[in-house]
Amino acid sequence: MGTALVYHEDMTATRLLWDDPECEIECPERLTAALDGLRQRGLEERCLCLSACEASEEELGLVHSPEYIALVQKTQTLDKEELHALSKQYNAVYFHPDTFHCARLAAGAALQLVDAVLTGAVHNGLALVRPPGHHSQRAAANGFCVFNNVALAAKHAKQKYGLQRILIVDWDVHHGQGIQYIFNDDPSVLYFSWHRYEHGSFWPFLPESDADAVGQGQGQGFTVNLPWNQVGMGNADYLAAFLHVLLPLAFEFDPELVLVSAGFDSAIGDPEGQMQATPECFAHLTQLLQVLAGGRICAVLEGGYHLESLAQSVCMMVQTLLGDPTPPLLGLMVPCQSALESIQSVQTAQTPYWTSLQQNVAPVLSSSTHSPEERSLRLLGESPTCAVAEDSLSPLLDQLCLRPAPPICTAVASTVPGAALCLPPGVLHQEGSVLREETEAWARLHKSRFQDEDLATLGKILCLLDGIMDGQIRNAIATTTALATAATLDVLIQRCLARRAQRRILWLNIRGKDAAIQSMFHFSTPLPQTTGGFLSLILGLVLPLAYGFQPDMVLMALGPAHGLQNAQAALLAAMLRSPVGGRILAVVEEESIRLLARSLAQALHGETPPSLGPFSKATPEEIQALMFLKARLEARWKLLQVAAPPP
Ligand code: X5A
Ligand code: ZN
Repeated sequence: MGTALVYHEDMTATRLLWDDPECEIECPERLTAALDGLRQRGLEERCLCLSACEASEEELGLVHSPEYIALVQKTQTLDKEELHALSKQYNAVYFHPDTFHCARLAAGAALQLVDAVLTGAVHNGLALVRPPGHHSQRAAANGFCVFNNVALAAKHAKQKYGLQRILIVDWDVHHGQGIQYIFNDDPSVLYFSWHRYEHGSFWPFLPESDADAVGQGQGQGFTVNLPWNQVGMGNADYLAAFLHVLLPLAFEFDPELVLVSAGFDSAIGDPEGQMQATPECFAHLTQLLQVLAGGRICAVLEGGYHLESLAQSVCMMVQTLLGDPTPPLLGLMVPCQSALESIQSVQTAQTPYWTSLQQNVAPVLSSSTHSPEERSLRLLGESPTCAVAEDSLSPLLDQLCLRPAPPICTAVASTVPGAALCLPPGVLHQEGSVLREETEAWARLHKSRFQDEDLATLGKILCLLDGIMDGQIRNAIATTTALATAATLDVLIQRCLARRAQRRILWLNIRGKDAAIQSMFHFSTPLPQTTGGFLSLILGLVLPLAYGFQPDMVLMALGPAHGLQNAQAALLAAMLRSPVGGRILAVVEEESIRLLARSLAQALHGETPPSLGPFSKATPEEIQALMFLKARLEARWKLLQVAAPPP
């Protein structure tokens, strides 16, 4: 089980045959640049490469009218003048004698990818295609798009596999109005699109691209538009949109399949988008989606016109689909004012349809509340504006550093016999230990708190910590005896802090004991009992904090009274992998490990966590506790903001 890459060289055949500044960016080099990038990084050979086949006329008919299909077919025999004349009848479209063949390959590639994922041949995959699809409509080409590849994929998944809930995530910088029209009244397809909008002054200039277009009839609430009203949106803005809009709805929707309209014109450097998200952002967006639908993700290329930025972003996505850890995200994690206003507008429009948003009352910070956090905020500088820095591009693309994937994915050091833990295959038992002298020195520091028999375990745990810090081990689970837990955590933290290069630890202490101090770096909240409350905790609080803090490592401590269900622990671990590049050390007290080990190890190892169960609305008490904390913390941790403060 792996990642499929669907492609056919013939899709480089179609190209613009006359002068047209609007259309010239949709060029064959887009595909070759993306593919070369994948080859150079050794990613292509790690995928299951499938050669695209043309979609049949019947398959095209799932979305398009017979007349339109016949018309596109006819373009094969037209001469240049006739092609030009026909192209002018559509908005931002060019035809080429090979367009019909290429567009059928593109649609066919999307269908093959759905087949590969839904038959279980692969977990996920990417179809590298031209022409793109999301602007195409039942009987019209539009915006470089001829057949609507992703809409066809969704119809195919419904028709051939009987799927009832499909999520389409359209992160292309343009509004995929074609997809919106096709599923406008269909509640089985949740369509999410963010797009450059600028209050309607950006192509395709449609009022129905705004946040108040939510779908019609049975489909109300199943179209989700997030219009960006300024250019320059970056990593923090995209993350905020995922954490505060897309993911809450997606969890509530509970899709069986995720289709991604993967346009990379929303990445930095793109001449169309003028946005600032760096290529690594797409690794993070991909990993955040991987907790949905059992990890069944089919991505289909849409736009992306800056060849270097496109190639890097495609590599980031494929690397993440393959299961590699996410590279760190650059930049201050502070969404801009305009992004927050857009997020607010889509929340307002969608709240009637989604329980997960209804419980998301934005915290109101009264102006008299002065938190101690405000001072440290100043140190970070003013919040960035959404202006594009022209000369910022090449250094950002050059910086893209790829941490090699650690040779060991998940390691376990346990005081409990391995057989009792039912660990999934691929999880290794830690045999090594740090030097005895060092272990003893640490133990002496915490004299009264370690028994002799704890020393061997401590040595192993310290070795796990080193492995994670040195990039030898991606993540790990360790067990401790009840008596030694607190001291072990102290030693781990002190040892991390002693290493200069790695000093940011996000410590999640879930041990059923109240934390004593409340400060901006140390706070506690009760564990919600509802799925809605738990999701709000993760999406609305823990992940925004983790992304804002950008830790070198997450230390997840689970005591006997941790109160987490297995699925909750798995989801927490799986989602925390994103902000920390996978570097999680879970320390579990013996009493809990037999039940938890397998779920935790599976999640850390990259398996999609099991469902939390049916969505249940957070209780007023849970909401209140979360809002209280958010209100205290959002002055310092700007990703917590879900609403725009008054300008
Ligand atoms: C697929 C895609 C953009 C069309 C822009 C026309 N189309 N100005 O990115
Ligand atoms: Zn686009």
